[in-house]
Amino acid sequence: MMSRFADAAKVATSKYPKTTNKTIKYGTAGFRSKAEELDFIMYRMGLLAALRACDTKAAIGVMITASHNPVQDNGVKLVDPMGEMLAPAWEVHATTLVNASDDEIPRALEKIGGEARIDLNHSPLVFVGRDTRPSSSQLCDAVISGVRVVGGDVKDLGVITTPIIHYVITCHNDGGTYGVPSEEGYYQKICEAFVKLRSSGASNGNYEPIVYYDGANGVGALMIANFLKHLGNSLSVSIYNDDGVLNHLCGADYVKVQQKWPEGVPRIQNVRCVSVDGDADRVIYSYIDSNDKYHMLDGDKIATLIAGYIQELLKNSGLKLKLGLVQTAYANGASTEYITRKLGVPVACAMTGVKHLHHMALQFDIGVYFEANGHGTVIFSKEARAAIRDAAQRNNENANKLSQVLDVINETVGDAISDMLLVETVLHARGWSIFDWDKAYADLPNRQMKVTVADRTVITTTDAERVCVTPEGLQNSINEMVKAYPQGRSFVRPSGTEDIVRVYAEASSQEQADELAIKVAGAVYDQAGGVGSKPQS
Ligand code: G16
Repeated sequence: MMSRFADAAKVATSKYPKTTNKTIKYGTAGFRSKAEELDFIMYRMGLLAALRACDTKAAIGVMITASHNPVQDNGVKLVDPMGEMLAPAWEVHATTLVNASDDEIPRALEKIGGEARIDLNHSPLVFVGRDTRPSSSQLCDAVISGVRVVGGDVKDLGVITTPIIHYVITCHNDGGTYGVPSEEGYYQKICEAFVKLRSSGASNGNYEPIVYYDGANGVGALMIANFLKHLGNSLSVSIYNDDGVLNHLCGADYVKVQQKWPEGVPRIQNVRCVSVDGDADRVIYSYIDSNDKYHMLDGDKIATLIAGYIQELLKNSGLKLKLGLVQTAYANGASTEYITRKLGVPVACAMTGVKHLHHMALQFDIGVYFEANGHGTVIFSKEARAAIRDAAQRNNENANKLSQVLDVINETVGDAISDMLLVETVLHARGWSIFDWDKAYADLPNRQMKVTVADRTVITTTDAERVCVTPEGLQNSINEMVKAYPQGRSFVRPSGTEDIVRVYAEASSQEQADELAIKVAGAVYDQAGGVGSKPQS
């Protein structure tokens, strides 16, 4: 492979030249930017994926997507052998490679190869997948060029959701233990378990098997149509937002941040609406009540529903497994209170980014992790999985249910569609309507804002992003502002996927949460180099 490093520089210069001198960093979910700025980054990520495949002697995944970002953006994230996000040391390598000049590429590759002590004689295999953005196909070609120039093989999965590529990579690398390594294998595994759990009948108590599905005009809309072929009549899903502008006035991020019903979905009272994001790894539920009031059930509500159900199955089965939940600073204070006090399940707080939550969830036998934005899943330790399967074989009814629930879950990463089927499973088992689910606890009113600053890296944080370290004095200002609001809480952090600073505030009324968010956003603008107009509303 080493002999090909010089070719890598030649192809870079002729076809994918570096177009910026700005320092670029592998962020919360890889590299993201305007699509027209990404060709050279994609090409280099193809090179890096091939190296990582040699390093791990396993297939590596590359997903081309900017997920919740607007359609003109795009991005790339690498998937490690067992479906994990790219290892932190390799995020550093990714940053090094992307910031090298075209001529420096061979030296950068050699350095990475040397540091990681890679066997460069291994034949690398890289799976690539992409979302529906108009720019994704061309950017995918750049990734493929990168893999091939250093002698790697490519398996192109085409237009696919992020969770499917994580699943396929895992199954490919574990020899099919987790499932059949194909898109079809994924549908079959999840749907079979879901349909089995429904064998007692589709309607139950207040539960109605009907959902409206907001596909964010993205790949999630295409994939749900494939799912439906396997679901029979177990769930009636009406698909909306399958052919418009990606993430525009719809989808999980819009619904969560704007706290609004998605455009394009009929506004019918008491129907569950399921919104997914641009690559279908996040999910948010919402509904309009009989008084025409809008309600949103986010990742916190999903996490508490799932954790409560798993806890009940564990208790009834007699299995002694440690269940825990992982959230981020964005978790609504009321959800954390409910989980710890009412459910008695331990809660840990991680930094934003599923990689951080996933890592922390590994400390439990069964770790439920969810970001408030609807990104999350459940992971089981090897021992927990074996104990559950074993008890199920011995006709323990609750362990048997848990064993089937396990197959509805995509443990490899947060998965909007698998999470939706899991939520539907729990609601069905409990005989709950969305209203029954929602009333478990009331969210504290909250508000999120974005502030544009000249350089967002001037904001640094600690304590799982709950405390701002720099610019000096900003945290004191926030503390002073928060003091004035009952149940007030606020924090700020630089986004890892957009060129902005995020502000979160919650308080005992919506007016107060709005007011607090605006004040804190103003302080960020003043003390961290705001640009453009100062946030007012
Ligand atoms: C990505 C990450 C999520 C994160 C989100 C926002 O989601 O995978 O873990 O919560 O970005 O991150 P930030 O606040 O740093 O911009 P997605 O769905 O966009 O891939």
